[in-house]
Amino acid sequence: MTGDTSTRWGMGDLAPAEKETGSQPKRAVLVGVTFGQKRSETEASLRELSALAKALGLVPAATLLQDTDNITQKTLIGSGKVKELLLLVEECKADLVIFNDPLTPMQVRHLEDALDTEVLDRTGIILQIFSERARTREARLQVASARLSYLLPRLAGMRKNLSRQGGGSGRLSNKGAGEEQLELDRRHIERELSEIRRQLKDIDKERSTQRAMRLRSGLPRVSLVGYTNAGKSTLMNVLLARSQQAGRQEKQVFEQDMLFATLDTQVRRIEIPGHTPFLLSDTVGFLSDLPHTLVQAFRSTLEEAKYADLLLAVEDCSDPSKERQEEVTRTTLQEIGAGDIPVLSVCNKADLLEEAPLGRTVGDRVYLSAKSGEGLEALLCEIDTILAGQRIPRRYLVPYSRGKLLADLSARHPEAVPVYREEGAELFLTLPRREAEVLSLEEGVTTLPDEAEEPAEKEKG
Ligand SMILES: Nc1nc2c(ncn2[C@@H]2O[C@H](COP(=O)(O)OP(=O)(O)OP(=O)(O)O)[C@@H](O)[C@H]2O)c(=O)[nH]1
Ligand SMILES: [Mg+2]
Repeated sequence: MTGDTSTRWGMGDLAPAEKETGSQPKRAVLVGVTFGQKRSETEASLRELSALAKALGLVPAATLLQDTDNITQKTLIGSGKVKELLLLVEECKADLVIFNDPLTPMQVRHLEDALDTEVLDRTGIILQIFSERARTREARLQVASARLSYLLPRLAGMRKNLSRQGGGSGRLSNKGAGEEQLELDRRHIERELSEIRRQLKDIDKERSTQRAMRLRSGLPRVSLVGYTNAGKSTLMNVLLARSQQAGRQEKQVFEQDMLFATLDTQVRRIEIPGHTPFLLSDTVGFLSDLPHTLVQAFRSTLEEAKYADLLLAVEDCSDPSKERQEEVTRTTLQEIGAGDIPVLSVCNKADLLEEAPLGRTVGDRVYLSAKSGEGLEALLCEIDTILAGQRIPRRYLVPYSRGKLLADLSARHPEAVPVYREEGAELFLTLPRREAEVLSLEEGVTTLPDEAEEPAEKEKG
């Protein structure tokens, strides 16, 4: 149902020719405009666009940068630059041109006419990467939703494009037919979108149920967040490997030197001797100027971080753009409502820096190498300290009618010996903040007045 909307609605299929036919990969010219930004910032953004193009198997053949604040309505860049671009396209034998800034359908049309080649923008490229990478049903639905939301406001431009390509006689009647078709297209897309959203809502319900179950496990939750390709999944795998040495068997996650290798959320239990056990989640990475439609569509995946007790903000400290990436991480966390959760900064890939304090904590930053595992001990100690500070000692009264809850609590906390009273069992528990909050809200459970000490020995049953 949601499969091939790209081709049907003219978003172009960028899958490199190489994959299907064994022919040469497509060559692309990249275009950036400063528009009030510092030149170095636009250059960094263009480097990222180049990585995005490579992620699709395209070959970035040349880059054109215009230093101006003026937007030309028709073609975004001025007519002189368009001519320069045409020469570059011919010189590089480019198959397509990718703009770093968003283009309107009208601008795409004018540029394609002038350059006689396919023209795309950054959003189009990112959507294409996401649709190639999406594996699970949820990720596929989220991508389909993002693509359709991206197309909806652009339909009118696309229709014009199609009728223009088809040649036009009898303008008036054509206009009527065109508008009718446009309305049909719009309704069709809206119907598909609402069906996709309904399915996503169901998946979200399942996710909430799983989340509630994880909460019941009583383990603190730690989430890996940060820029794409920073090494989040590699860090998860190395922690899993340590955990496995200690006898726990959990599946490794996918790690790869590519942007957006991870598009789903994976949660694993990390239990390393001598350290606090916790649940670790790995999720989709951040990127500057991530298209709004994509952020909306992936909201529930991104929001997973909102339920963590601690965020590990992973950054590639060997990347020259790391400050910009840190800023993107900070603002994205705020946008998804995770701005208040404690954050521990993880400076990863410290092995690539000559003088990095590998394995040490400087301020609130731990320097490590997820690849070699150096510095993991320092990270685990920091996590222990932060999580320990978040545990709340409290006394609870659990009524006998909640027998299952009582049995669960006793099984998970054998150290807490219940005191059996007339109204129920009294338990003294030191729990992670969130679990303490959830337990206080359980039906029938009462939090007893603050006596932050274990009950006297004689009171124990
Ligand atoms: N040199 C070095 N490379 C690393 C380190 N950690 C990860 N990498 C490499 O960085 C690349 C990206 O790693 P991932 O773990 O897939 O990155 P990610 O943050 O999960 O990326 P996305 O899922 O795409 O958001 C891989 O090629 C890793 O081998 C490290 O400490 N040092
Ligand atoms: Mg990953």
